[in-house]
Amino acid sequence: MSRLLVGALVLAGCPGDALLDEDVTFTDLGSFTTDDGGLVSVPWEAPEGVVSSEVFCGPYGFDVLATADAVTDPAGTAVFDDDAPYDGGLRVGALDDMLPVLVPVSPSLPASAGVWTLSLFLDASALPATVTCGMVNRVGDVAADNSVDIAVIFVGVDGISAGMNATSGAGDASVQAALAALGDLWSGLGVTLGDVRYDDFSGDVATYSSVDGYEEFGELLRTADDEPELTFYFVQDIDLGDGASILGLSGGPPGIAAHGGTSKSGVAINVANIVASPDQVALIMAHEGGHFLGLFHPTENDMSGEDPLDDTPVCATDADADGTLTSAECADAGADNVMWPTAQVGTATTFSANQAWVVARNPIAKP
Ligand SMILES: [Ca+2]
Ligand SMILES: [Ca+2]
Ligand SMILES: [Ca+2]
Ligand SMILES: [Ca+2]
Ligand SMILES: [Zn+2]
Repeated sequence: MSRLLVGALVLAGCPGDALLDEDVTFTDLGSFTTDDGGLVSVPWEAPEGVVSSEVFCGPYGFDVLATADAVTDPAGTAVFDDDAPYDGGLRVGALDDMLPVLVPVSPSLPASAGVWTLSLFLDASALPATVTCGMVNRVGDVAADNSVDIAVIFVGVDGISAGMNATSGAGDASVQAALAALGDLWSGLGVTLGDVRYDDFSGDVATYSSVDGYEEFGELLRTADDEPELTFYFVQDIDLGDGASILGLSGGPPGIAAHGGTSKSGVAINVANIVASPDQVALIMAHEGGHFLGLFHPTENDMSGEDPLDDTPVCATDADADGTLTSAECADAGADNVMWPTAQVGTATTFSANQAWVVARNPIAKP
């Protein structure tokens, strides 16, 4: 390491912090080894003036799930417990390979300075296990209106539209129609599209143009650059193993913001129908991008949970008692929200004020 670089890092705050921009830093927290029960305590420190803070641990492989046994805030208050994962103002998934915890995902639990603790639980067959953890902290100003920089990575989809690759993406009618419609939807979040960059996937196109299963999905996301941007991988198909195509999938949620190289560092979008239905692709980008930025479904469509936001409704009207909520059943209870689990073009068009509040604080949102 050069003297010049050491000097720059010291100016950034504390040695070991890498400066992404003037307000967003990544810190490597080192390695952590679980006990024989799969548990390890991971403290992470949010600085004075913190706007948002995200800690993440992994990789522990695609055959292992992890969650938080508990999360405590700097006052020592338990703000998440996996025994009651839909209580309170935090949400933590049970995720393969990498576990992110982002604060805030609700105005009811803002980020605060001091030492937070993630009690990480790894459901692994081989224990103890060792993971590496890191954190991203954002400080500085918060505004109601923000921009989010976008990367669009074309993964072998040049056959879908004659002009659809990184070279021609800026001129491709279907790509531009989708981005324009995404901008319209996200205007309801107070978000405008910032820089949009296009790149062709430099890896194994034959494998990743059709994303088969969570391992391929995670491996694809690991190629995301280490930038404060939202990376959308445009692919030809996504099939998680049941033979059904799905339209999009986000790392997380939430995604790991402003830190590339992890299996939660982006979003995959199925663009097979982008020429006929750019509005459908735009809705999926808005929804999956919303997950990446810290938004959850207002109500899960199997009624298993809800988001942590007071101003999005819970739908409890399973009219036909089949155990699944549809947009029609919840027409007045969340189906108009872009984060509705089965969001439909023309119906799911809105975001709530609290959703905008959360996104405005994400590490990659720029005031
Ligand atoms: Ca617990
Ligand atoms: Ca594949
Ligand atoms: Ca709600
Ligand atoms: Ca139903
Ligand atoms: Zn969703």
